[in-house]
Amino acid sequence: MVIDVLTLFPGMFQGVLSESILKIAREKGVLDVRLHNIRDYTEDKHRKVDDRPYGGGPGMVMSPQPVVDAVEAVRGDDPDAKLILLTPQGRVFDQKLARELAGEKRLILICGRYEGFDERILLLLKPMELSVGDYVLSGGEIPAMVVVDAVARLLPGALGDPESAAAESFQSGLLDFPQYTRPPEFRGLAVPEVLLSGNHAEIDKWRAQQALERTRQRRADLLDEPRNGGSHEQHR
Ligand code: 4GX
Repeated sequence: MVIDVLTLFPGMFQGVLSESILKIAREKGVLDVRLHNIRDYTEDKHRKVDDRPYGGGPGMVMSPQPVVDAVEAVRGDDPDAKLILLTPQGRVFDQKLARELAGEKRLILICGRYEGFDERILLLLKPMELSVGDYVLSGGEIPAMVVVDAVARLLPGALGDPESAAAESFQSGLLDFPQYTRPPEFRGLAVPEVLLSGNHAEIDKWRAQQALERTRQRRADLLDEPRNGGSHEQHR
């Protein structure tokens, strides 16, 4: 998958792209992230990319020319590129949307700064608007990294073990069950007996119960969702 990122701060992405799973996915050629500086597309003689809001008020607004020209230059005539703008006004990102986006050939992520974009950017480009949650960040870069990370790990070949993505929390629609590793006792706390039993049917049953009970207690909202077709029936 190709992901183009349009930003005023391409340097913010270097760290996350050069470590761990994103690094490996890029090395394998499963993921190709291309960073573009919106400032490189401004026609302003002082390289400005923002201006004061019409009607007054605090802060600055991103000017339409640099953003629209950047998108058009990057997209070229590729009809398959899915345009996404990171904004608190957007559809809230979740695992279902991550799976949808993982099915695309190419994403173009547009990161805003300041108080937001000139509305004509939205009217002309008609991007999908996506929010990573109901809180205010100082720019769209960290949300874009969230999208890149969640999508990349779903691409075939990105993870060492293809089962790890499928087995995980939210893929099932439930929170994770508790995990333990060695030693069998640490600071007086023992690993639950069933996990040491070697009885895999009992282990699966225990894990399913734990996941369901945790979800009931901490995120009951996830249980009312019809989600991905799966049910939360316990296997007997
Ligand atoms: N999930 N922000 C974007 C500037 C902005 C405002 C409006 C375009 C339109 C956020 C979030 C988020 C803060 C990123 C404002 N750009 N983005 N930025 N939460 O808080 O996605």
